[in-house]
Amino acid sequence: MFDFLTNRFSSLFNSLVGSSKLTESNVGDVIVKIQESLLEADVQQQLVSDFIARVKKEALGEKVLKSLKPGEQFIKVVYEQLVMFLTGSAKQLELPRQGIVVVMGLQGSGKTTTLAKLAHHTIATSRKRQPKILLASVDFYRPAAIDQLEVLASQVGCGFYRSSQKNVSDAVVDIIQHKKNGGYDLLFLDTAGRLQVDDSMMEELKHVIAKLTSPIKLLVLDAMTGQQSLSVAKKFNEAVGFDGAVLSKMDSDTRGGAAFSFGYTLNKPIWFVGTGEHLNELEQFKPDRMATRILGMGDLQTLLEKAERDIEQADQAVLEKSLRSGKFTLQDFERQMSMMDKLGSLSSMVKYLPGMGGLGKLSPEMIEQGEHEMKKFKAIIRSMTPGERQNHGLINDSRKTRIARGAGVQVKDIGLLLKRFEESRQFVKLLSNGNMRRFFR
Ligand SMILES: Nc1nc2c(ncn2[C@@H]2O[C@H](COP(=O)(O)OP(=O)(O)OP(=O)(O)O)[C@@H](O)[C@H]2O)c(=O)[nH]1
Ligand SMILES: [Mg+2]
Repeated sequence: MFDFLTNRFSSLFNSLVGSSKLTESNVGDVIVKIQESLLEADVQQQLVSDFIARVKKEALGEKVLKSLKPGEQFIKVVYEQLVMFLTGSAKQLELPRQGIVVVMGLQGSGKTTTLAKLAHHTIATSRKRQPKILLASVDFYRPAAIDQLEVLASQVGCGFYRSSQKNVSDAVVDIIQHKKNGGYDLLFLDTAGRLQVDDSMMEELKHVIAKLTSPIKLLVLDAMTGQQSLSVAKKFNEAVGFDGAVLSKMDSDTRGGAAFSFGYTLNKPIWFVGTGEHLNELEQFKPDRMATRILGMGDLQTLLEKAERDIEQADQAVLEKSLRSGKFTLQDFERQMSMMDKLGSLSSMVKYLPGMGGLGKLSPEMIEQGEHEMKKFKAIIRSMTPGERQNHGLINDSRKTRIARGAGVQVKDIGLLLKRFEESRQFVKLLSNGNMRRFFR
């Protein structure tokens, strides 16, 4: 999977080893090659441009960390952008232990195989009690389709039911009744595919879904169809919606472009990938692991940890300096919030604050609001110019409007940020007037 990208990428970075500086020209060369690799991997031109723009912005903007060589630093940037790209803004799905999973997709995409693999995976990963699983199908177009499912169910070792109803809607009702009567926890429901997306398939799916109580809708896409699978996904999304996708046949000589683009384009998670015909050939899709694999770097983890430590130390040092000197800027304020982020959520920190220990003085709503505010504040500060971050006096009303638009917030949020910042500054001033020691003692 992604072998094509992997081979290309790892040889690319080798060319950076030994560079003592990260310059426009040596990064530029590698960037051009990354661009070529992605295009060859069947990623759309527009996405390639977006990806490259992000990498450039980060790589050329960021200072080289002490602990990393410039080449390593560049790999770190590409890695982080890859993870963001592979994830999109999608939240990963949890495998349910009860309820209904309905599997949809084009003919031959791998629905039936995937459904059996999912049942197998659920059983194999159940630590305590195994859920009682039922496999059933409403695919009445291919006579052998339901026989295939029956064989698979016996291989998995789970329940199977063949409805005698011949109408799809009636069959669904009958299957749900059987699930109830048999005391099954989980139903994996197979549906019929068509050669291409058409209205009759979508209508049928709508009928099926209407009869199900909060099902997880899973779309199976054949990775071999490349970019085409993205347009199929878009059509399914418009017509019936779906919660996550499985990319099947990733073991084939597919070039991986669809998987690369999926999260960014659809904003939904790839849940699993199929890597063969057998029941156990299913892997959970993990964007960070996938990015590591694409980059072909075994020791990427160590490298990232090194960078992380470096960033933390540098941040701490800068913050301490500004605390001591009493010069506290919006930039420091942002740094302070990001460090809090790293320490964990506000809710987990509250118990360490003096006077707050376990007393629950902050309600969950207040904590949530605080976290929400911090997120907004960080987005606002990021939309400012470097000059404004150093000197908030530069922010006039027209800049406030522009910044608000850039950060996707309202102008009054900027007022609130400046108020909170002013409060923090007063506090910092107090500390720097020789009170710091007293305070910490
Ligand atoms: N190599 C490989 N083959 C797969 C994978 N998933 C499914 N297949 C094969 O693809 C073919 C079609 O799979 P099915 O599960 O029958 O596909 P389907 O979507 O249910 O097809 P219809 O019911 O006809 O619409 C079968 O030969 C499977 O063995 C995979 O991840 N890797
Ligand atoms: Mg099938």
